Amino acid sequence: MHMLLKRLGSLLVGRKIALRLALATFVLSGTVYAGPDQVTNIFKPLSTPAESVYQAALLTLAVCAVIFLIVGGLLAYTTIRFRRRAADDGLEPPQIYGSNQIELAWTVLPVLIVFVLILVTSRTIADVQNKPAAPDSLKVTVVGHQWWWEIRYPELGIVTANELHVPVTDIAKPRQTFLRLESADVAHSFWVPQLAGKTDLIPNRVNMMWIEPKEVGTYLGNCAEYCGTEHARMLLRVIVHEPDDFARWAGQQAATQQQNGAEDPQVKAGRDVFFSTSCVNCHTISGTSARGRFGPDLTHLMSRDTLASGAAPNTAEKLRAWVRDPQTIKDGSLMPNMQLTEQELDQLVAYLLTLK
Ligand code: HEC
Ligand SMILES: [Cu+2]
Repeated sequence: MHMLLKRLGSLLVGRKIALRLALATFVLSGTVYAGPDQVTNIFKPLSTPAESVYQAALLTLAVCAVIFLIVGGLLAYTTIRFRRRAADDGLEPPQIYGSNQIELAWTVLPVLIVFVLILVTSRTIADVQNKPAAPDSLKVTVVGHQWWWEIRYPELGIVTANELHVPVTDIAKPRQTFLRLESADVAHSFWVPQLAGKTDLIPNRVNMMWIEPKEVGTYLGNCAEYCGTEHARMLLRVIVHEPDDFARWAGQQAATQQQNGAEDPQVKAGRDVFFSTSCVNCHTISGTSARGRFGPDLTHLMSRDTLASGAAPNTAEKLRAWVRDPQTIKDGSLMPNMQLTEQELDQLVAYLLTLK
């Protein structure tokens, strides 16, 4: 009796842990949240390709759940029904070999199920992949770098990094964004779960994907293909605007191919620091002699919410810490510590803050 109680007790504790785990998974999976701006979630698609993937996934999950219930149920039934009893004679039960009907059934049924899943999956893949780009769709080139995203709008003359701005779609007037994916070094993968499935960015190859976000807001994503030390800090934001807001954003970014702070005498000292160190070899500030392409374009640095691909919020304080020693924020980052003095740092940051 005592043993039984003890066993029952440990079983209950086990249940409690299982329950907590289940609850945590539920919360983490974001099921309780809705809309963008939240935890990334494949079960809350807000864009056409993500919806197709979601529906195919639901079907697969449902089929697997039914199989699991049947197999698990039969297993539980036989374990209990034929468990060892006190009156057992201890002899082997009768052994039965071969039944054409049963063997045929458990071969043909799974084949049929797999076949249905293959058909549904390939239709979904084809639907997403073969979609032609409408003439008015937005075209963006995304280049994966260790460990940040270069984002170019060739038709709008905009270059930015890590934060992709796109317009929201409209049922009356659908508007997609087509992404041309390239890599500057190793393989990366573009993944914003609420917008679309993963697509790899592969060196010497161009991959295409598209998104059609249906709600305004910020969607979170990340690199989904291990690409080196800082892969985990290669985050991605997609900011979806109302069409007017998008046009305004694009106008601002494109029109100000300006020399931000170029004339401002107050930041001359910082500008001199920037242009006399090798910052210019790795970074571009449009309209100036800084034309490096190894690091992110800094023309509109302060228009971004985050620094270094989501590694830190873009505040004056973090910006200073970043330039002082990038490794303190993103250990292993390919931007070196430039060994500037505290005074040079103050001046430089004052200049960088004018790049709006
Ligand atoms: C050897 C090339 C190199 C040099 C030199 C360099 N950087 Fe960088 N910089 C990078 C790379 C690469 C990144 C992206 C790091 C990441 O996100 O992992 C970066 C990121 C940045 C960022 C963050 C940009 C963003 O949008 O997140 C700022 C700001 C910056 N650098 C400023 C500077 C300044 C100022 C200097 C000169 C004092 C400088 N860099 C020198 C390569 C360089
Ligand atoms: Cu990666």
